[in-house]
Amino acid sequence: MAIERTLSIIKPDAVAKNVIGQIYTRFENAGLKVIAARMAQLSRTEAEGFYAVHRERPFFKDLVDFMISGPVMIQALEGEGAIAKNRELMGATDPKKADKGTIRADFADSIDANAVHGSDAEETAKVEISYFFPALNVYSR
Ligand code: IDP
Repeated sequence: MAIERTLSIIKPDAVAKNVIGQIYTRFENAGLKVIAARMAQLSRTEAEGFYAVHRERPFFKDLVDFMISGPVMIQALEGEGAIAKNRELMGATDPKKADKGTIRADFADSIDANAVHGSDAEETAKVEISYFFPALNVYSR
């Protein structure tokens, strides 16, 4: 399988629960390397830009309000099949439907406050990584 990069965000609910380290451990145990990371308080404009594909969805305002409700931890992950692997670790969007042992099953409270974001395809991963990290701040190894 190819080495890929994906963008992950630990959302405000999981940051507030103080489980950044527990989530990073899951990435590491799955063979995903953190190659860039920063904590940020997103502005409304940044969050709206990031989720622009969802602009017409009924939950867009709630999603943006939630994403700016507290600090988030943003990271680029690298590894074999990183995009699918991260989605597997995350579990289904609705934590009630997420498989046992996934990040969302263990740490998320609702479909709004669902602990993590992960890119869903190669093209979106590229766009999302460059949205938050200029190329020079990525440390591949
Ligand atoms: P994903 O995060 O699992 O990729 P997407 O469909 O890309 O899910 O949706 C982005 C985010 O929007 C979700 O993580 C979730 O927080 C929120 N969201 C998606 N669908 C709903 C919904 O039906 N109600 C409320 N929030 C939703």
